[in-house]
Amino acid sequence: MTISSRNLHLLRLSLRVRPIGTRGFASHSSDSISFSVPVEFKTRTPPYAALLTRLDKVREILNRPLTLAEKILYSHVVDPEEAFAGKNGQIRGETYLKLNPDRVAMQDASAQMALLQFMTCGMDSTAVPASIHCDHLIVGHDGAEKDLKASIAVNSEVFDFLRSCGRKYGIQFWGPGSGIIHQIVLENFSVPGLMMLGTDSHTPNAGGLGAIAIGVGGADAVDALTGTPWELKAPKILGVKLTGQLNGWSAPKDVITHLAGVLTVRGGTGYIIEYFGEGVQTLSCTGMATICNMGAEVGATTSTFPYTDSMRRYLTATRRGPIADAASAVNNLHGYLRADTGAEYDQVIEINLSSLEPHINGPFTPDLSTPLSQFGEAVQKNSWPSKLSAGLIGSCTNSSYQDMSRVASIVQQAKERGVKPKVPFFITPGSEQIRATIENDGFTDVFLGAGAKVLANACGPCIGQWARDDTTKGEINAILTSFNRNFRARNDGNPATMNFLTSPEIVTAMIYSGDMAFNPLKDKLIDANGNEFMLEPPQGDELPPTGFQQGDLEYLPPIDPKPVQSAEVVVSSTSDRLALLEPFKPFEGRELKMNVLLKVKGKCTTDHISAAGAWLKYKGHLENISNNTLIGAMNEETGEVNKAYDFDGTGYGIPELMIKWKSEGRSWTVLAEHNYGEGSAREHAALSPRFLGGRMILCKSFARIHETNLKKQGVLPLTFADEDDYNLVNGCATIETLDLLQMLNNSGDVSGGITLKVTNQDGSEHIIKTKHTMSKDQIEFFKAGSAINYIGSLRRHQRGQEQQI
Ligand code: MIC
Ligand code: SF4
Repeated sequence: MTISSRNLHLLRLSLRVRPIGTRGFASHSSDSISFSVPVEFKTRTPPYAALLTRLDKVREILNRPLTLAEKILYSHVVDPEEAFAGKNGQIRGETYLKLNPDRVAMQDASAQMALLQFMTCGMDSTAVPASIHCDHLIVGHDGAEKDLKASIAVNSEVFDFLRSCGRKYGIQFWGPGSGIIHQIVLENFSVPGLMMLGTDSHTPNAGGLGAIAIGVGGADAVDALTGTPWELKAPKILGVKLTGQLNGWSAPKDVITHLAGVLTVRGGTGYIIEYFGEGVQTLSCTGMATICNMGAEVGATTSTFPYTDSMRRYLTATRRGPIADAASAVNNLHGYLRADTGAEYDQVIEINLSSLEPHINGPFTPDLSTPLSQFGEAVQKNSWPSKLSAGLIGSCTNSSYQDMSRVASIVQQAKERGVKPKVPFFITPGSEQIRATIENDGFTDVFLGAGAKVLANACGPCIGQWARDDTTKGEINAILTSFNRNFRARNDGNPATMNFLTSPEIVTAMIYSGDMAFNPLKDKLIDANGNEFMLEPPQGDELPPTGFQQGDLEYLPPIDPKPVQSAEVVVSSTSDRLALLEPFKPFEGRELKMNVLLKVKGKCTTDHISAAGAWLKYKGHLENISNNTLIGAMNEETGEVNKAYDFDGTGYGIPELMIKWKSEGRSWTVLAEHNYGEGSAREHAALSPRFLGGRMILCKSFARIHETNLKKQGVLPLTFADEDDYNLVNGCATIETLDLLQMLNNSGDVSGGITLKVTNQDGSEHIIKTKHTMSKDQIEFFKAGSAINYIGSLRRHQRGQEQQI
């Protein structure tokens, strides 16, 4: 699509693009003396003074007490006047905000696509500080050393590509073995009051340090990387009031496993979860990160905590004392890092930490929550396996020093009684810093002494990179993990493996029994002499008493890498791992006419739409990875998985039929039920359908990140106005939009809805009403064919103009 210079001018006004070459934080007004930090901390400290100035403007307009999340988010709004004036205070859940995030983090699997898209925009460097983390592509099998070597050998092309992008554009590169994105972000970049985007759904982990950190697809990250304001509908705020204090076997994980049961996987959609109450001050910073991390599992936009002394201690322990001082000052002088007195939440849930018991969630969905005291009964009632087959701890959710030290205290007790784990036990440290510190403090020896396998500092089994050799595919078995997600087949590729999520402490206690009904709060184990004994509740330190070890310094990238314009980014044209992106075609300007390729039944997460595991290797190659599109989805009409039918009744694998219809020039749509696209931020779940000819997804409801990803890639996401209409449409039906053009021309306004005409193969016809949530900018993305087409042409035009001057 070509954009005329007048249009471009108008677009630029509406987007307020940051000029090329101005790299730094969202705002450039200088920090006042009280919040100033030494130069090496500059790009890691939010521009507090500027944020406070903007917040004052917001306050003038809204004139009401604000919650903490509102303060941080709204002070990152590009233009408060434009965003808030004349809205009668109706902001939450209604107003689209244009935001300038302070920083971006990307993990290797999603960074490939994010950077391939960024490259098409023709910029010399990123507009905000950014980091790349190599964590998802590392297999867990034989232990850290061997696995890391093997994974680097297999993935070197991708790692080299990411490293070269880092060099060219001045992005910090954290290589394989350095750690998991969210743990590294917490240790280095998250700061109270920061706003950041991450190309991973668990980016909200950084909320444990009081940031507003939001998981997005790569195209959204490109907004921030190019200095284009990033758009978000102002979330509602769910207040979670914590009272009391955790004790005994209960851990921070139980706050969120319990909350997931209350809210379900959809309950947080459209909300930021903001914790408050006196219980907050009793939690460690990393414990709060665990709670925020798994807020992704209830669909929340993000989660955050007010400033606590434990945050100050953690910042100081992670060698960021001056940032801690600045945060303390901005909070003490201006109360910036806590909610205003009298601030109102849209909903409040109260949790008493003192009486919270451990919870175990699963299988197959993170919100099926059972208190430990009822778990034995649930195992029997549901005929879940009575024996445990493996215990795994770590992942970005639970790999802090505190987690590891509490786990070590349990393993040590068992050792003293001469008892060994009954099932394989795996540990993934979250970062090189954690690995080195637990080694230094003797925990690693304790784990190895118990026969545990310590895997590389990476995602490993959590993302299906678990080369498991003790079970066969199809074998029903139960594992306990301290991870956050437990979708079918996620960890070992076996759809019959039931992953139950819980705290690392409970995983560890259970491996010594091997019995799924074991409850360490009341059940006994037998020691080496045949005597009964009970495990004492775990003990541990919040932070290492002798400080964090940095470990292998080779992993540490320069703090503020400068772009090297001459650096070459090489993508071989014969590679099956990486391929440069061809822009999608712009909108044809006609109503859409397409056929129903598939009606999906039941849960359809991004793991169903774009499977990980073995497919992770194709993340940088759109054509190759698209062969996995929707292979996990169940056909509503036949109950089969990965089966779709052509007009003549011939059955195909789902991507095969997509490829066939694409070659015939036939556009298609997929129908689905609730929370379509639940789970990860992976934008391949939007890119692949688009690449294979998908134009629209029609479902009962969407998960937030996925809905945005579809919009960014030029796919129209619609929801049924009446969800029963799902039953009126059959496979292969023809669907025509009747007022899409009107909606596009009216900048989204056809009362928020689009009318569809459905003609089933049996000739029956239906007119059905649907809803859309397209903002003005998102409509421009749709017209341009994708957000990147739109931003890219804007950027190239701007560049051309600057060169002329
Ligand atoms: C996950 O936990 O599901 C992942 C793998 O980290 C994903 C990211 C991806 O699919 O690239 C996420 O959470 O966003
Ligand atoms: Fe990695 Fe698992 Fe965390 Fe996703 S949830 S970032 S796969 S450790």
